[in-house]
Amino acid sequence: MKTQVAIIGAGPSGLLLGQLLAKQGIENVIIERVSGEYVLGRIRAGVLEQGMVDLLREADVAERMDREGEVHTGVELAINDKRIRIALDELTGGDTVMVYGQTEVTRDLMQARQDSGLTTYYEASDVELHDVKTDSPYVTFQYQGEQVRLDCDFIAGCDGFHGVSRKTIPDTVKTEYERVYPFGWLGLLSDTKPAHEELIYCKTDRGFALASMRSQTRSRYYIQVPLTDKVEDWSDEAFWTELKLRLPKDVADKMETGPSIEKSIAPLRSFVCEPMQYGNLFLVGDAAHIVPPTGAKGLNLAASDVSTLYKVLTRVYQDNDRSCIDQYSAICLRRVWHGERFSWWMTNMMHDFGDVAVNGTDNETFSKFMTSELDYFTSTEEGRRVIAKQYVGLPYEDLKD
Ligand code: RFL
Ligand code: PHB
Repeated sequence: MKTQVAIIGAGPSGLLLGQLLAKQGIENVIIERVSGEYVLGRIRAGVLEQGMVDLLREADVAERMDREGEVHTGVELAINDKRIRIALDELTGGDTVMVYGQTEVTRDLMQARQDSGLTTYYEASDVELHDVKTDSPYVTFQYQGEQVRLDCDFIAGCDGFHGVSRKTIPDTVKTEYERVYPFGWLGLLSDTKPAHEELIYCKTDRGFALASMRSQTRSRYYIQVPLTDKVEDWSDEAFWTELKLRLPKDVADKMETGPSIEKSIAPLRSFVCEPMQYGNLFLVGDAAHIVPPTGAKGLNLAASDVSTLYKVLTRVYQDNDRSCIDQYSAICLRRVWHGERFSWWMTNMMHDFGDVAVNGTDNETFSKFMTSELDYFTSTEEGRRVIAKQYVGLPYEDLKD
């Protein structure tokens, strides 16, 4: 079997790239390890930057998002009971974010792929990448008991943090940068009215909490928990009790609670692999980088990688110009590091690091620095603008001529 671009992974990166390439007449095949239902069962991102919204429109998959998604013109930070609104639109000259879940983005992309009759192999195992440094790379995998070989021009590694693509790049060629945080986020999804009409990121003496949402009738909440906690340790009741202690009192007093639809713990990590391209293999999204979710950047960085790779491959096929391939990694990494820095900074300012020393500073001193940092950036307009500009997302960079 032969195609132009083999895409590993049918998460949002792989599906969006496939859709955009197909629109330009570039053939692609997606190979995914798990089933479509399993992919849709993962509850993840909720906030889309304007750049990603525009890209979904360009890919012709934005109809439902434009109908059902909610444009947010502001977001709140709370320090115990003190609430500070970051007026995203006013501080950035009109930019906003869209609240529309990753599950829904993925569902729309899956539907579009199915409608266009493009090939996706779900539940493929033993995926291996071969000869990625040559002009004839190929992918092998097991599908329904048969060994399949897919020859291609390029491979897009969209297979997330635990995928095979990054591992294909030899250790002598790549450098990995990593920071693992000493806590996780316990998330709960419920069919209840959101506690507030905008997101509230809460720094409290009991640890971090986030009040988010998926719609007017579906809420998503997170609380910071020790890495040693297990989901089974947290009954719904225990979750709601702890959450209420961390939300500003006026919000907690009138919030609606109900049974959970989903509950899971996500570890927090900052991670970048450099470079993001090796021969004819490109890493995209979580395969190349991870951010802690405090900045709402993970999915959005994946979308900006997709945008860059789409432009590169379009130029390769339409203008027969391969020279732009070398631009991919540098263009992506510049924006990735900005997103990494913002997510790391927000995480440091908003969480309680317990008694773990940070950057060689004992926790009490670190905590004082971060409290002052948060106070400075929330109590001045220039500070709030710095947060707003990064929260709505930095501009996408174009290829050079
Ligand atoms: P994914 O979504 O992990 O998809 C990768 C796909 O590859 C498949 N795969 C393989 N396929 C074939 N062969 C193999 N060997 C394979 N190994 C893996 C997997 O099954 C999977 O289907 O990566 P992708 O597409 O790059 O998308 C990235 C996003 O999922 C991620 O960055 C965001 O969810 C991060 N994130 C958030 N991002 C935001 O922009 N805004 C947010 O508000 C936000 N909130 C979050 C988040 C992530 C969270 N968790 C659980 C990590 C909140 C949470 C709690
Ligand atoms: C979410 O709704 O899942 C969400 C929103 C904002 C974040 C992280 C997660 O920063």
